[in-house]
Amino acid sequence: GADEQYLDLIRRVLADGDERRDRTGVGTLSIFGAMTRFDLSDGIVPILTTKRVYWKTAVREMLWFLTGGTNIRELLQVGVTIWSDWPLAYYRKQTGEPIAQADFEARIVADADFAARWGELGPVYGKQWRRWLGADGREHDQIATLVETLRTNPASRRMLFHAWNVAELEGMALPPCHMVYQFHVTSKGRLNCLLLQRSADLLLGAPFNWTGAAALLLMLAQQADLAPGELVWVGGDVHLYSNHLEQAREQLTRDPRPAPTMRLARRPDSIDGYRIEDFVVEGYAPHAPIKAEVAV
Ligand code: DHF
Ligand code: TMP
Repeated sequence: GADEQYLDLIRRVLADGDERRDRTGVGTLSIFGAMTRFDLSDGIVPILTTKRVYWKTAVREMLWFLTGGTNIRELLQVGVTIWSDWPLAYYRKQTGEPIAQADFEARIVADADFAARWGELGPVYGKQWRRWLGADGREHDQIATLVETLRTNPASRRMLFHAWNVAELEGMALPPCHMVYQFHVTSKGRLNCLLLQRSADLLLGAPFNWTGAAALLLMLAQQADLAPGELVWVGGDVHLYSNHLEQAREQLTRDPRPAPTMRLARRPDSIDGYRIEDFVVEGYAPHAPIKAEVAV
């Protein structure tokens, strides 16, 4: 199951991780190159049980990517605060104002002009997925193209979308971590997905990324009249931040519980029609949450 593979990864990083300074200054233990595989064909999804994962937050983030949005306002309007730290750090640096996170978030929600000025993450995932700007000025909707190809040419080896737009990296608050999603349809009509994540915060980021990718796979399979298959996750720099080690060791002491399932309650007309209410998770009885600070 997902927990076993996750705990194995934690053990590997703790045992073999290279101790290194990183961009954030926090420091990490890091390994390079890892793979996990999750079989989604029976409805089971990789939502960890050895700590509570806020799966609705992860799914809301995925739905936000699909809207093409790049402003944290749309996330805050549905109560998702996981992307606030980066615009907040920028605001504090630019203005010198030591505003509290909650006040900053409230202002983003209340004031559209303020949000346009300070809530923008730049041309991150949503922009690249839905409106990748070509040199000729044409916009490319990689998601629409993918759905179309899944329906009409499922044997294709070119079904993928990519967020690493080299020319636009500079404008991004954070360059893409979950970088490329590649798809594959088996002869029996199962949809497989391979996610290449160049950089993975094993404690905070990876559990969200697995959950989001599983939700995406379910939506795409439904839209293309396919059955869910396998989610293959490949991590490049897989790390534990030095202030997450205690939490990681705590999680290792916990026994995995039965894996939850996720299904879609409704079939929207298009990939753009999904709402959070459409995702039904059953059998999720996780261990307690594990708190940790995110490195900005
Ligand atoms: N930077 C770093 N250093 N690590 C990340 O995982 C990360 N993830 C980003 C952006 N930048 C990042 C976007 N995704 C959390 C989870 C995912 C995420 C950002 C933050 C997080 O803090 N999760 C906590 C709280 C969840 C909640 O508040 O709902 C958790 O306990 O899972
Ligand atoms: P980096 O750009 O220097 O690699 O820093 C990005 C950090 O954020 C790194 O710790 C990986 C983490 N991260 C995830 O693990 N998942 C995500 O979805 C995002 C956006 C970031």
